[in-house]
Amino acid sequence: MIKVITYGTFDLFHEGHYRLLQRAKALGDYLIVGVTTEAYDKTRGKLNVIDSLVTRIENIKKTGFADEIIIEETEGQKFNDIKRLGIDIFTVGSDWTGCFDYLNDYCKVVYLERTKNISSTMLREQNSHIQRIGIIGTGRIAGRFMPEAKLVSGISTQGVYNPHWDSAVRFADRWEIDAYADMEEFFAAVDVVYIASPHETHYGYIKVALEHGKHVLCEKPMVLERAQAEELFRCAKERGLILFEGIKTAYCPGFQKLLGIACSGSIGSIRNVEACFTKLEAADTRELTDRKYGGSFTELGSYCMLPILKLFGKEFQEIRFDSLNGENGLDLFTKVSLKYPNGIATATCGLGVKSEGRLLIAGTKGYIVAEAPWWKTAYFEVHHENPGDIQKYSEIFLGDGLRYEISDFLSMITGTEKNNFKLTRGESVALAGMMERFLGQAGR
Ligand code: C2G
Repeated sequence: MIKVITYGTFDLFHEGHYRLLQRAKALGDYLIVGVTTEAYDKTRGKLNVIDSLVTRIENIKKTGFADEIIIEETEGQKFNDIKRLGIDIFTVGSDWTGCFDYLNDYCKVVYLERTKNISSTMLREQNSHIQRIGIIGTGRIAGRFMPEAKLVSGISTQGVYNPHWDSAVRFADRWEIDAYADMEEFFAAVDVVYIASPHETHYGYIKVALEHGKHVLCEKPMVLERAQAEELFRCAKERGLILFEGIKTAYCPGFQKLLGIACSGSIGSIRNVEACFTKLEAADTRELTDRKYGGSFTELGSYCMLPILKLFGKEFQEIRFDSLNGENGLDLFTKVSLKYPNGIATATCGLGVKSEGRLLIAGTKGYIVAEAPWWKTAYFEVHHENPGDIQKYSEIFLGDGLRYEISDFLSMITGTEKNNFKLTRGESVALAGMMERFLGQAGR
C-alpha cells in the first residue's frame, strides 16, 4: 500500500485545494492530510486565516479524498510524521517547489502543479471572500510580493500585466500565474490590483484600475503630485473602492508598537524626530539613472517621512530640502528639515552616501531609538536621563514584511477591520505633496 501525506491550511476552501487533494490521493492508495492549527500558522507567519480548524477539517472531509486527517502543530513535525506513519510520498503544491527537498532522504517528494486560476464562477457559487489579485509590473518588488502574498489567506495571485510581453511571461512562468499584455483581459480576470510599476506610471494605472471597479494596493510613492492623490482617493470613494498606499513600515507590528509607546507619554512630549535610511545602489540602477523620477528622496523619502507625519502631523510651518547631486543631476543624498509649532524633524535619504540608518524620537522625558533596519521595525529601546534606565522592546517581523500590508488591505476590503488609521488618506496626500515639492525644487 502506498501512503501519501500532504499538509496545508485549507482556509476558504477553493478549487486549488480540491485539485491538490484529488491528485495527492491519485499518487497512492492511502491519503493523510495534515491541517495546520491557528497557533502553528501564527508561528510560520501566515496571516488572516478566517475559517476555524473545525471548518477547515470539515471541508477536507467533504471532498472524500482524505483517508485520515491529522493536525500540524509544530515546525519539524513533517519529518516525524513521515517516520511515524510510514509515509512513501510527501506532496505539496508547486508554489513550494524546493522548500521540502530535505524530506527526500525519508520518502519521495512530489510537487504538484499549483492551480493558476481560481474561477470567478466557483467563487460566486461559494459566496467566497477570496480576492484574485493581479500584479502590474514585474520588477524587484513584485518578485518580493509573491512569496509574501502566499502567506496571506484569502488572496490568490492570479496574473501579471506588463505591456512588455517578454517580461510578463518570464515573471508569470517563475510564479506560475497567467501573463497579460492586454489590459482589458487582465482586469476581467482579477478582483484587486497590486501596482509595482515605475513611480511615474502609478497614477495612470491606479486610475484605470479604479475605473474598472478594482480595489488597488499601490507601492510607495503612490503618486508624485498632491492633486493626483486627492483625485484618486475621491474617485475610489465615489466607487466604494479601497485605494491603499503600500509603505510596509506603516503596517508592521513593531512600528505600531513604537508609535504607541512614543505617544504614551513615557518620553514626555515629542520635540524631535530624526529618520535616516540610506541604501547604496549601483550607478546603473533605475533609481540612479531615471533622470526625472529617480534619486534618493523619491525612492526612500516615504519611509523617512512616515514617522514624522505620524508623530508631528501634516501641518508643518517650514520645510527645506538640501541635496547632494550626482553628475546626472539626481540626488545621491537628501536631507529634509521640517519645523513644527512644537518640534523639529529631519528625514535623511541616501543612495550614493552611506550613513547610520536610525530612527530617533526625542521627548521632554526621554528618547526612543530604533537602529537600522528600523523601517522593518523589530527592535527598539526607550532611554531616559539615567543611562541605566533602558526599556527594550522587540516585536515580530517576518519575511520581507509585505504580508502585513497585504493582510490589512484585505481586511479593509472585506470590512472586517478598520486599518485606515495606520496610514491615512490625508497622510498619503501629504506624502504626494512632499514628492511634488521636492521634484519642483529640484527643477524636475
Ligand atoms: N494550492 C494549490 N493551488 C492553489 C492554492 C493552493 O495547488 N491555487 C495547494 C498548496 O500548494 C498546498 C495546498 O494547496 O499544497 C494547501 O494550500 P494552503 O492552504 O495555502 O496551505 P499552505 O500554506 O500551502 O501549507 O505545513 C503547511 C504546508 O507546508 C503548506
